[in-house]
Amino acid sequence: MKTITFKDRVKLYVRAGNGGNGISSFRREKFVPKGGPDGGDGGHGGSVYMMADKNTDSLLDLYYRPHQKAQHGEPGRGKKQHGKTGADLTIKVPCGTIACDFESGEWIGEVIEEGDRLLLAQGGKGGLGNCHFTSSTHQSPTEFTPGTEGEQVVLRLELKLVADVALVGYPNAGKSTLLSRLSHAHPKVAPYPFTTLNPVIGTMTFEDYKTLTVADIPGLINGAHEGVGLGYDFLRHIERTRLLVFIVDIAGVDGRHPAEDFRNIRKEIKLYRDDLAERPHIVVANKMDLDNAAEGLAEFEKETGISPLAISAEENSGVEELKLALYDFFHRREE
Ligand SMILES: Nc1nc2c(ncn2[C@@H]2O[C@H](COP(=O)(O)OP(=O)(O)OP(=O)(O)O)[C@@H](O)[C@H]2O)c(=O)[nH]1
Ligand SMILES: [Mg+2]
Repeated sequence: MKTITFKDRVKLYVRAGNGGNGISSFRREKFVPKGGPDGGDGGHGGSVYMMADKNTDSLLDLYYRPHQKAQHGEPGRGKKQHGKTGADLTIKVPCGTIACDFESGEWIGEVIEEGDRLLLAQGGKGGLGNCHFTSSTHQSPTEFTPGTEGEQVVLRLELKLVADVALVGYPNAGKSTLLSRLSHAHPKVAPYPFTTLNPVIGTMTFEDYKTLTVADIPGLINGAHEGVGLGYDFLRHIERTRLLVFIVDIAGVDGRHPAEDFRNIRKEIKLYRDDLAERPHIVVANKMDLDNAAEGLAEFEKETGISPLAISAEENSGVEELKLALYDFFHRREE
């Protein structure tokens, strides 16, 4: 059986708490045979929220627990006492989670930064006790109102990663190897395509303690924008990155042509979303340690007019230059 370790899209049934009913009651004391009305109000029902939490990296928990409820409010009590308010429920989700109505697809909202909170279902209102219904002509009211129902909604939550940099390229180009050089993340590396099945985020920390987050996205192939390979599902994870790093296997290990790889990947991205192709990018030529890499690089430069940053992720050469380029892009410009 395949173990699921990551989920970036889930169906969620959310139910807020009902408001408690108001009640009808009269004051009874030893020497006051007919006291006035003292029925208290019902407590409000709890609401359901989602909140961005940077320690949550997938929607997996919700996939296994798709029914989420907040507490009901309690009914009012005698002596004009309010019923207890139902506790709210706050669901932790990864930063970058979007909520939509499941049926209509209508956009409800999103939480991007740590601590952002979004109301998903409003709790019901507590009803009124009979003590509210007295008037000069109506001294012993027995009326009270029931609490209202909490909202119930069926939602689709979807995650779009929030990272500064995305590593983009064909399967096997060396994206995961590179991520493990740039950060402390340990994505799986293997000599076959589609090793990485889920996006992985690594954090780079520089000497001055400034940081950058880098996302390793599963490899793209031709037709990715139409859902070929793992493509489409993951293309949305690059929408929120500020810089794309294209990784090209410059030695053409899998028998493809590096310049063509680069053109195809850019084409897929453009077909997925036009403006993504305009996003700032750095081109990296990987596997420079291999025999035919120098030749591949010369050809690439001639064909595309681009001089990529030449590295070997495997041998960790050229990686420092790439780190510097990333630092410059994000931090030096801000100084
Ligand atoms: N010779 C050489 N091999 C490399 C280099 N970088 C990665 N590789 C090898 O290429 C293969 C694929 O590397 P990965 O890092 O898994 O590639 P990926 O782009 O993450 O692949 P997917 O997850 O399948 O998309 C592995 O066998 C790596 O050891 C490099 O600079 N030089
Ligand atoms: Mg990989």
